[in-house]
Amino acid sequence: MRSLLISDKAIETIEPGARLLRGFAGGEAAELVEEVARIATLAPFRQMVTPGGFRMSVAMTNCGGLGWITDRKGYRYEPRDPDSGAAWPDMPTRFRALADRAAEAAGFAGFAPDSCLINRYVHGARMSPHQDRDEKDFAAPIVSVSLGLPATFLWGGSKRGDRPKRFRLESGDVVVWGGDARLNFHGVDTLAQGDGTCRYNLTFRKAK
Ligand code: MD3
Ligand code: FE
Repeated sequence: MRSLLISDKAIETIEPGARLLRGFAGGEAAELVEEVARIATLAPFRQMVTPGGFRMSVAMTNCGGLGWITDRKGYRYEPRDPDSGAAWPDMPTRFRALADRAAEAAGFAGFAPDSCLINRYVHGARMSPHQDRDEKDFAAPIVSVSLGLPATFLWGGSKRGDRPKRFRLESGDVVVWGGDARLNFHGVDTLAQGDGTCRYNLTFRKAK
């Protein structure tokens, strides 16, 4: 019932398979950021290196059974933090509940994420256009939650050369990407200085 109400009121369709739920997490943004800080005491943010040898401007950590990493050997999911050798911190109940509610509201009931990548953007950081294709099952959607400073999201097509659409993501906005949109190119424009220190993005994935 609640999800129907939300879908009537606030769900925007970016294109088939990509749905923007503006403010969906707005009421719990502070608690989510507290959880991020707690996770970072166990698995600190770090700027990873791409297979090509470039250090990313975005700092990352993970929670859940699997975490996304990159190093000179490639992009992949690993059950342990390579910096400490320890398992990634558990996915907080609040994170999992939010991801499940958002996926269901967007038409993907039964989403079972086993991984949450946490991206941290300070001003000057960006993510160049890419596809997310390190997951086993592209039938599962990806749920992304924006917290903190706003950012301009770049939404491309199925080919790298497609000119991206730009739209603003603000704290509390949730996007669910699935179906035909699952393999679209996407990125984040250089973060501008703003009223706060950083932007976090939680991306929930079914990696296995
Ligand atoms: C569209 N992160 O971590 S989340 C990433 O804001 C990533 O930090 C961005 O792209 C960020 O890989 C964007 C939104 C997102 C995530 C996965 C997608 C959009 C997607 C997969 C397919 C299509
Ligand atoms: Fe991505």
